Amino acid sequence: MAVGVFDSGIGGLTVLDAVQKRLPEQAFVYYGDHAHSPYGVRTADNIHELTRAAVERLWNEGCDLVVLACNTASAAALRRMQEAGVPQGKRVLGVFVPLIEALTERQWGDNSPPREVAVKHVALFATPATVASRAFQRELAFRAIGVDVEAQACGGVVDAIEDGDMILAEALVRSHVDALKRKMPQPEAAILGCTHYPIMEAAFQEALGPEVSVYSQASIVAESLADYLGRHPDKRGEGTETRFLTTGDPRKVTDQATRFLRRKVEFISA
Ligand code: DGN
Repeated sequence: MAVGVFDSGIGGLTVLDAVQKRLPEQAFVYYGDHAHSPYGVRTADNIHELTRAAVERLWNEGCDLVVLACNTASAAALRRMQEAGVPQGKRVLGVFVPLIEALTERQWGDNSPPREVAVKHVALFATPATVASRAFQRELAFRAIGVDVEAQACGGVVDAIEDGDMILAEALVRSHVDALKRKMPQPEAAILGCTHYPIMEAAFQEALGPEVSVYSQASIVAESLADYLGRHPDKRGEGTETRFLTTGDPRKVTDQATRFLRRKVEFISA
C-alpha cells in the first residue's frame, strides 16, 4: 500500500520530505507518536514498547516496509525488534545503517564484508538518549568497521528548533561543536544523527569548518530508500498519496508540522 515512516513526533518529517523529493511517485504513511513524544527522556524498554506498537500499526495499515526515522527509536528498539523476528513479508529499517553505509559506501541490507573506510575520525551529534545508547558505535563494531567515533550529546537543540528559536538553536550548535572539538580537535566527518539537525546543517558546517564532511541524515536515508526500493519493488505498494497520522491532537500537530516543514501537512488521528 505505502512505505511507513515512523517518528516520535514531527522531526521525522525532515526524512519524509527528503524521501518524497527523491521518490515523488511513492506513497507514504507518516506516523508521529506525539502522545508520547519526546522519546529522548524515556527508558529503553518503554521506547521499545511504543515503537513496536507504532510499527505494528503501520504494518496493519498495509505498509510492508517501515522506516524508523527516529534515531532514539532506532537506537533503543530496532535491533531488539529484528532479533524478536518480524512477520513474513514485513520489514523494518532504521536510520543508523544508511549513515554507516554512507561512510563505507555500501548498500542497505548488504551483508558483504567491511570495506576500508576513508575517514578515521568521526564526530557524531545526537540527542542525549541516542548518545547514551552507543547504538551507532555498536553498529560500527558489528560490521567490524574501525572508525574512531566521538559523540556529542546536543541537549536543548531539538526543543529550540521546535520552539522556532533559531538564534538559540544556532548558539547551542556552536557550543556543542566547541565541546566536541575539545575531545576530537580534527574530525574528518561529522554525522548529524537526529531528525531535527538537517535544519541546522549550515550552522553545523560553519562551526565545524569547510574541511569537515557533514553527513546529513535526511538526504542519506532518501538515497538509501530509493536504492532499496529499486532492489525490492514488492515493498513499494501502490498509489502516490501520502497520509499523516498522529497519536496526538491532529489540529495542534498540523499547525506545528506546517510551521516546521514550511508547507501544509494535514494530520489525522491515528
Ligand atoms: N526524533 C528524535 C531523534 O531523531 O532522535 C528527536 C526527538 C526526540 O524524541 N527526542
